[in-house]
Amino acid sequence: MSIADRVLGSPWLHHDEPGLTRETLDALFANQIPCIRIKGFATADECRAFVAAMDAIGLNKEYQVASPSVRALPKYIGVPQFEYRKKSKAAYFAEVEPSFADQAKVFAHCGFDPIQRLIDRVHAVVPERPIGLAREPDHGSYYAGIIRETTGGTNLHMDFARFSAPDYAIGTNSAQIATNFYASGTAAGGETTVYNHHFEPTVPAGTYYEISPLDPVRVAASESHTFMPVAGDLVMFNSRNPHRVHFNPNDDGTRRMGIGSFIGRRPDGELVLWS
Ligand SMILES: O=C(O)CCC(=O)C(=O)O
Ligand SMILES: [Fe+2]
Repeated sequence: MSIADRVLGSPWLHHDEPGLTRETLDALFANQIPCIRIKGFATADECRAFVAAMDAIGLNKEYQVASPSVRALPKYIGVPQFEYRKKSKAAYFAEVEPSFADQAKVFAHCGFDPIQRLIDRVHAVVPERPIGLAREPDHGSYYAGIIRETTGGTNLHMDFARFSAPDYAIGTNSAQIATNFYASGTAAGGETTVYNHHFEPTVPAGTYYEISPLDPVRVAASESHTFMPVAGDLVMFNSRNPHRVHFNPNDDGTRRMGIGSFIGRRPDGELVLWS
């Protein structure tokens, strides 16, 4: 950590996990609350069907972010923009269409589309704000909705495109939240910890800043909130805050399965999805 990094923000107003309303969404983008929980986003039958569809279609890729806190690399279907941060824009956008084709197989198999449901739920509380897939001039739509198993945990990282994708359209978003629908959880572990620690890296604006992994020393004194990935729920948090998923310490065969997407807020208030 550089001493000169400027930490922004103030303590969260509370540690409740409110539902999704216009007020809680604004508070989350403004980092005034740690998370929003949409309870019962999907039924128990839909959760079972989603996990069965993940197994039937097969998670064909693996994140390349190893660290001591990661027991097994997360496996997924889809294309995370972050995994292309050191490659060309053309390489990323070439993967968007085939990845949506893989995703469509899972949604067809389980009979519902959690990303469309998420868009509908957000639209219902802020109907005046346009919402849709993020778009890049000359390249088209981004991909949204990584279908993944995260039983092995993640390292401490943050997700904020202004730092990790400064030369992309999403790099001009003013705020970013992560959304995760959990179709199954683990018997132990599996919780997510979010640290209230927005900061401005001391790099010139427009320079790439490594968002993963972050040194845990950075958040050692920060306020934190830990939430459980309850099957059927969708949880949102401000992903500019450093966060990590704890791995299941037991080999009990239970798995943490679901789908995640970011929602960015454009300077004009429009909401854009990508992963
Ligand atoms: O699965 C989770 O709870 C969080 C995963 C994550 O790092 C993210 O969605 O940005
Ligand atoms: Fe993340």
